Amino acid sequence: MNDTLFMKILVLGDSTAGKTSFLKRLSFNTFEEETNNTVGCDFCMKTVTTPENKTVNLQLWEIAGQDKYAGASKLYIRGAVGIIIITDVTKPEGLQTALKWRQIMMEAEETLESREIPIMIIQNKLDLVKGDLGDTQTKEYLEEFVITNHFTAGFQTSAKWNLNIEESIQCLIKSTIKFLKGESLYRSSRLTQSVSSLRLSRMSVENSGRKSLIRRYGANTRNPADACNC
Ligand SMILES: Nc1nc2c(ncn2[C@@H]2O[C@H](COP(=O)(O)OP(=O)(O)O)[C@@H](O)[C@H]2O)c(=O)[nH]1
Ligand SMILES: [Mg+2]
Repeated sequence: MNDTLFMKILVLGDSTAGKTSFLKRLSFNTFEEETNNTVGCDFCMKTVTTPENKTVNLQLWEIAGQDKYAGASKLYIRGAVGIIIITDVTKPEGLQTALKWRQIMMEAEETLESREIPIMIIQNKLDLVKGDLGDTQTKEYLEEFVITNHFTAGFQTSAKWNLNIEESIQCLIKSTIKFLKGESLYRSSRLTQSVSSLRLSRMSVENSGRKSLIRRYGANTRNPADACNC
């Protein structure tokens, strides 16, 4: 039987981290080098089918990243069942912004329930990471950061190269389904080998850039996608 679920998801993060690009890639499979600043908030819908054949209607709300809109983001948390925080992997302080955005959500008095909702970190613009990886740019660092700071999952993505966009959403959906069932979301220990290597090997490689990313992160090695605890 094909159940249909409805999920309201907030997409947060500093300006230019790639929130709009992430959503456009997810919803329309497009990417633009030049984007307009999001004013206030933006909204899109996406229907996703899970491997278990559940249909999920996602309602994705992007909250503009400028500080002046941070207060407004608290208004949108009502009814949300998942949060994606998008950070820029090229910025050393990128992951710290995830803590800031989570804190903003936690401070929303009327939304204490949000403490338990799945919060996933995205480190976007992976295509721009060239040469030696900085300390905060490795998948191991992200995984450690996710565990230490009790996020639900972490993914390194490229909206430009369509890398890990669908995978991250599928992970969030799984976490959200667990959340809605009242199951625990957090890991107490490191994950063992997971299925993301299969996901990677199934990906159709569209250009040499993506090929080199897959070579770099390896079809047989763990990817930050493994931070998904589903
Ligand atoms: N190279 C690269 N650029 C990206 C990526 N995602 C977004 N951008 C660029 O970063 C800029 C800001 O993106 P945008 O989606 O508007 O960021 P937002 O402010 O968080 O919504 C734009 O010029 C995008 O083309 C990515 O994965 N790779
Ligand atoms: Mg935007």
